[in-house]
Amino acid sequence: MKILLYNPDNGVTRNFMPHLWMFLLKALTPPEHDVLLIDGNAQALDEEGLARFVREHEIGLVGIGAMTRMVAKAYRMADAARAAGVPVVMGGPHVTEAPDEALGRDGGPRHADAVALGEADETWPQIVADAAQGRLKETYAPVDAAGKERKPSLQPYPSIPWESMDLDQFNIIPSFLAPMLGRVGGGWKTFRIIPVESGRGCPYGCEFCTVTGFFGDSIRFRTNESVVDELLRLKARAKSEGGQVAVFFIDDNFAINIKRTKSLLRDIIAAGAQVYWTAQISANLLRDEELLDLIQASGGKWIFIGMESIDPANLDDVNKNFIKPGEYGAVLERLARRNLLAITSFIFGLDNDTPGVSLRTLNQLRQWPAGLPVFGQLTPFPSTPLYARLEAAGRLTRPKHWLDFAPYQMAHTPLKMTSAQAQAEVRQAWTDSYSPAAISRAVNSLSQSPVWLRISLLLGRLSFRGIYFPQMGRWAWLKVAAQNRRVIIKLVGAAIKLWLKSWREGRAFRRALKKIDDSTHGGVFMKDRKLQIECGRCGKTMSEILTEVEARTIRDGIGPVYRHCDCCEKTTGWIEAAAERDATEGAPQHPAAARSTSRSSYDRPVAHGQERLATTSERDEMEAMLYEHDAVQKKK
Ligand code: B12
Ligand code: SF4
Repeated sequence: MKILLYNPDNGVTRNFMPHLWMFLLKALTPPEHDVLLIDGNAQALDEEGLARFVREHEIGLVGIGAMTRMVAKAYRMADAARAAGVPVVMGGPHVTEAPDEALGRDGGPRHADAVALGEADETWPQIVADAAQGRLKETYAPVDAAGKERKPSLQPYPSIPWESMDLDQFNIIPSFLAPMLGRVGGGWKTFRIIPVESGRGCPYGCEFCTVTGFFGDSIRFRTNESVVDELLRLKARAKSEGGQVAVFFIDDNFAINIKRTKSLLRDIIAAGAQVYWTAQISANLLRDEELLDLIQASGGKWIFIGMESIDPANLDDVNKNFIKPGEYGAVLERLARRNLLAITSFIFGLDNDTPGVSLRTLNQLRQWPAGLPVFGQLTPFPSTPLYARLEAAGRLTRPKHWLDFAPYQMAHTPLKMTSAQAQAEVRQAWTDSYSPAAISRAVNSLSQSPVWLRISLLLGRLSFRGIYFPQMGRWAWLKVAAQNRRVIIKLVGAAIKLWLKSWREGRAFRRALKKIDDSTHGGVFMKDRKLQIECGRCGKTMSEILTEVEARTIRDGIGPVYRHCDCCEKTTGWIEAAAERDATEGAPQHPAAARSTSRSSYDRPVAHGQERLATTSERDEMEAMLYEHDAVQKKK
């Protein structure tokens, strides 16, 4: 059977990242079925287009997942698929919270043949089997034989074959820039943000949030190995394409168990599985300096912090008083010291908010290191304690706001201002934070920071602007670029200067290397060659074709090369085998070789195929060795 999994567009922004559920369910589908994926945010589709697609591809089952804000579109698409004669199953947070709506049991029209409640990891294979036999049930709930809700343990966790998936639609690099960017740094032909979960669940139970109700308050984690393996595969794919990858750890609170997070980050570092990553972490968990060091060392770049309000009374009201506005500044300083950018999220329209809340918040934000602020209005999602409270108090002005979705429109009246005022506060905050002057001010405030951080902040600000101000087409982007041309030109200039400097340094470095080669080995390493190497950990030997740089690296004792060792069952550092060393005995020895043959120093586990460029400090170290070597040669 052919299955189409479809996620509707949100109608406001283009998607920068695939939705995990589709890829996860595809990985969990029994192999005899063929699964096609369409993310409406990346590949626009209307009702007619969907009906045509299911007919042309002879789809036997359509699966649709949606958040509340996209559910109206999801229903329209489901109606179109059903009208084309294909059964529809719907899942995700909204239908879990309001299943009767999708099934037409609340007096409204029916949109789905079946709904998958809650986490569908274990029910999905059954749904597919039932659909294949034409006997779909109305409701699938993850329960055990006694009818008790069962949450997937995430151990084992399915291996999502990211390396072979078609991810073309999620490449953020525009095609006209790809050839040029392919030559920059380690290659930027492609840049994708991939969702990876390392755990599920959050015990905090904030009043407006659906997570504690949906995923539960017991937290489950994948094994470190399974997460590290996924990162290594993603990294290998990006490398093979001459591109880059960033990972969004979509856990609701990535550091909810700090000990576990630290151990995961240590394992990522040990395996050389660092990629750029972002995650959501609540402010109370960002006090731990060691955690922050590990975040930085493991590739962390952007941390999303749900700050919600600078007013403690508001946090009390929504059961989120475990975070303290008084310590936001310190948290952000700690992140800034490590070049980590914070995405700070605020909610307006809380019960203690009064007109002027956006200005007060913006004034506070200006005291803190620049980051990426985002603003929204308090939204009562179905089945949340907030929804129940407002409903009981008769304060819901649009109880089924999702059926008539309008971006940034309130669905209830706050206590100390009107809905219109709350909406105006949200608009003011976005306008003030994302004007060309504000963007330029933010980027310039990082003038003492590395250029890449300033570029990251600029690109972040330009993209995040689109969350509120529609900028979906190429023209809209050109307009934004033109408005922000001053800061863009300034940064491009700084980046070119830096690139020229590192290119000149690289040329000098290559010359120095060549000089050593010529004097030490008569230039024999100018081409790829086969060498006997031995595992620095267990001593196993093998014959391996090394690149010029690798051969130089181990011959000159600058460092090991990294390969998988079958004996050690992991990637280890390999050095020149004793037999090879004996064969070249008599050749002038690099002074660094003697001190760098200590086995333990070769045991730096970097994954197979994950060889990387030297870091600045490693390069400095190598350069020091080379100059030392030059000096010895000159004396001779
Ligand atoms: C990643 C994420 C995002 C990304 C979305 C992009 C993306 N490509 O993923 C970003 C950061 C952009 C985002 C933004 C927002 N998000 Co968000 N987001 C999440 C987050 C953290 C993870 C989603 C995820 O991948 N989960 C892991 C997967 C495996 O779980 P899942 O999607 O629920 O899927 C499982 C089941 O639901 C089921 N399932 C899902 N779909 C389907 C379909 C079928 C057919 C079947 C059978 C089963 C099934 O099977 C899956 C496996 O068990 C969730 C919280 C969470 N932990 O889920 C919030 C969450 C989904 N977001 C939420 C909200 C409110 C928002 C925003 C509206 C916030 C705001 N105020 O701006 C925006 C709106 C975005 C937009 N413009 O459309 C709410 C949604 C609540 C609701 N009832 O709709 C959530 C639940 C968080 C919360 N605090 O309550 N979000
Ligand atoms: S900490 Fe975040 S995920 Fe957890 S309940 Fe609060 S808002 Fe939801």
